Parts: sequence; structure tokens; C-alpha cells
Amino acid sequence: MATVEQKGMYKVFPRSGKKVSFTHYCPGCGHGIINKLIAEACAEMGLQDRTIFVDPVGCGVFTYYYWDAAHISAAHGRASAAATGACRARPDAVTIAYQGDGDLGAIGFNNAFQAASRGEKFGCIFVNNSLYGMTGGQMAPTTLDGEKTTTTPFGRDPALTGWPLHVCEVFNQLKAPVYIARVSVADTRRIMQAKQAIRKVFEIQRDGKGYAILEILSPCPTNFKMSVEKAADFCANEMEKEFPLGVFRDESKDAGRPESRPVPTAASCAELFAEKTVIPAAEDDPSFGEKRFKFAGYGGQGVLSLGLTVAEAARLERRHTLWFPSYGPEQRGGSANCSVVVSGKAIGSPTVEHPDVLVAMNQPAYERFVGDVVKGGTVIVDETVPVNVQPSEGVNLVRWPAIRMAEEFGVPKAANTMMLAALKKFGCTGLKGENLESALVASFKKKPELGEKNRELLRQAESRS
Ligand SMILES: Cc1ncc(C[n+]2csc(CCOP(=O)(O)OP(=O)(O)O)c2C)c(N)n1
Ligand code: SF4
Repeated sequence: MATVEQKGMYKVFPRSGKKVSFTHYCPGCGHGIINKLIAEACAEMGLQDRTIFVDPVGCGVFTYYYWDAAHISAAHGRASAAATGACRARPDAVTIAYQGDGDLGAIGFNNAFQAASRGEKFGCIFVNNSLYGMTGGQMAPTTLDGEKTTTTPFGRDPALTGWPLHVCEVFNQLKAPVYIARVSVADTRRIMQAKQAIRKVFEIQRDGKGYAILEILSPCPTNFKMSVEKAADFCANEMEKEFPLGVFRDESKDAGRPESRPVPTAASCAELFAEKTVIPAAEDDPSFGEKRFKFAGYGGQGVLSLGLTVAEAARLERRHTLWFPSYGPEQRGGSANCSVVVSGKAIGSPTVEHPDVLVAMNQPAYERFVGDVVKGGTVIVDETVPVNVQPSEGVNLVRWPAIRMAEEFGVPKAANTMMLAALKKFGCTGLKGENLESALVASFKKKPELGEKNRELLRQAESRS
């Protein structure tokens, strides 16, 4: 129970319309002791004005009524994530996350673990009472082998529910943490040790050293269904057998968290981009209507790069353009398609539901998209595709031997270049032929000889009747 003059705590705790000077914790609850130790450490070290507490969901949920400092209430399991935000936004603050074993060890394990792995600059006080206190004593990851809880009424059976989770030992595998320790509040001697360890966590934050986690074994008489004395004995004896006390790591005297690498300056950025071509901005041209393309086929047939080539040709002409790929899960052989929009004005959406031009390199692609092509539009489909489905009335259908020509030229991979030849030959893009060719060559930037070869193949294919 808090006394009126408790250091670091408010004098009264206005809660549910009442002003009381006692906390909501059950008699003999470790949270009450830990709350007092934390408040004392914060006040005695003169850190109240610098401290941001991140409160959990769990029995520790109301700490914002008690500790006289800044608070953020996090969603269940998210205190370490919220503390990450707080300490990054306020690097000079002393940020302390307060979490139960359900909160940190179960729902919030990954974000606590990742924050520790990143070495975020906050301290985590982790209260392990071996079960979910607030919700009525269910099993937590830290529940002991054989311990009875409301969800393990015959005692935890590791064959069914696994073994107790040792948070300090697991976190001790990480590189970044500066301090990892486990203490207890089961009796006076242990409470004095816990007080020192809590001060240590504050010191590390005060000095900006990095991530610290302090696990505190804590009795929950209510859910242990024990008297206050028996619950303290259970905490000191049974819990400590599973969770031995000790300091797992203390690097607080060392240099601490590495400094971030220097932020690039304007000069270093200029140097970085000096070699790069400056891309000219697109120009508005009301006379150029919007053209929408869909390129579709199997992954590996080059439909995505075909779309990209058309977009690049548009960019060379200073048209507004967007390329929007859609991949199947497989790297090769799965379906792939992309949408390209070319316009004389700013483009609203990169997606194309009703293309003016469809290039389909296989049957599934053809059948999936042919019905979407607008009246007056064009479908270019590889001649190997059986045309079981007819395009809508007013849609121009071109069956083009892209795959066969590429094979005849001895470059089967160039079937997409053959399709580009069709687009150029039939004037489907509204773009200049020379720009389509330049974009094609540019797409082989890393292998210039292939660029020229493809230009030659494109011209040959285009000249075929
Ligand atoms: C997203 C979400 N899931 C579940 C809950 C229900 N819930 C509230 S507290 C809690 C567990 C509390 O246990 P612990 O973190 O060990 O803290 P203690 O109460 O024992 O101090 C759970 C599961 C919740 N509030 N929000
Ligand atoms: S239920 Fe347990 S953890 Fe929660 S306040 Fe009561 S004794 Fe403390």
C-alpha cells in the first residue's frame, strides 16, 4: 500500500471518481513492491522530469495513476514497441517499459525481443509472476512445470504446453543488450537487491548506454491461491529453481550503444548522384490521350520487362507514365503481368482494369484479360494460343508469331522483343519508334551487345508481313 509521502508517487490516486491513497494491487502482490521501488529510484536519482514510463496491459496497467512522471499506455504486448518509438523520438529521455510475463513473454515476445536485438535505448522492467494475473490466473509462457493455473488445472504438462520460457537466458543470446539480470521481491533481502538493480536500469538510461532488461520474480497470492507468506515462499523457492537469480550481463561500464553513422551531407549526396543521368520531368500534353496497357504471360517470358520498355520509351518522350507489376508466387513459370499507363497528363492510378492494348503471351493470360479490352482497343496474342474466346466487338485481334520468330532467330528468350516489334509495327503505343528502340537497347544496359542484337531482331520481325 502506498503511503501519502511515497517518493516519486502522486500523493493521491484519483481513480474511478475516487481519490484514494492506496494502489489497486492485492495484498502481498509483488507489483506493489516493485512500483514503490521504481518510483523511489526515479525520484531519488532526480529523473522524474526526464522519465517516460510505458505502461502495459496486465495488473501493472494503472501505473500512470501512481508514478509521478510522463506515461504512455501501450496495447497488450506492445510496451517495447511503444518504448522504441518514445526513446527514438526523445533520445534524452529515460524511457522505461513495464511489462508482465504474459505481456512480454507471450503476445509481445517478438517486439520485445527485436527491440532488445536492436539495442533500443530503453529499460524494460519485466515482472514475472508465472501467470496471467489480471485475467484470472491463466498459464503464461513462464508458468512452471507442474504449476496449477486456471488453464492447467492439473499442473502444466510440458508435453502439451512446452517448458517455461527463460526470457533473460534467451535475450542473453543477443549482441546489443547492455544489462540483463533477474532479481526477486520475495523477501526483504531480495527486495534490497532488486532496488539496486532497478537503479542500475535507470542509470543506464540516464547515461544513454542502451538496452537493459531486468526480470523480477514476483508473487501473485491471489492467483497462486495462497496466503501472502506462502506466495512469497513459492516465489523464493519454486520460481527460483526454474529461474535462477543473477546478473547475466553487465556492460554498463563499457562504451555502450554505437553512434549512428554520419548522416549524408548535401555534398556527399551530390557526389553519389554525380554520375547518374538526371531524369527530366514529364511534360503535360493535352493532345496525347491516355493509353493503358496490359502485358501478361508466364514468369520468365519477359512480359514485365516488355512493359518496362514501353514505359521507358514514354519517359524518353517526356510523357507521364507508370509501370505496375504483378507477380505470381513462382520465380519462373508462374503467371506474371504488368500494367502500364502512358498519358499527356498526371496519372491518377497505376492499375489498369480496362486496357487499350493487351499483349498476351500464353492462353491463361489471354483468357483472363481479353474480355477487359476496351472497344477500339487491340489484342496482340501469340499465334500458339488457341483463340477459344473471342474479344468483344470492336476489338482488333492480332495473332502474332512472337515465340516462333524468336526461335527461328535462334534467341527464344527474345519473344518479348518480337511482341515489341508488333506494337511498333501496328502503331499501338502512340510513341515514336525510335524511342521504343532506344528503350529496348537501354533495357540491356548491363549487356550492351544484347541491346544491339535485340534492336536488329526487332527490325527484322517488324519487316515480316
Ligand atoms: C490484445 C489483447 N489480448 C488479450 C488481452 C487480455 N489480457 C489482458 S491482461 C492479459 C495478461 C496479463 O498477464 P501478464 O502480462 O503476465 O501481467 P500480470 O497481470 O500477471 O501482471 C491478457 C491476456 C488484452 N487485453 N488484449
Ligand atoms: S492478481 Fe496477482 S498480479 Fe494481479 S494485483 Fe492481484 S496479486 Fe497482483
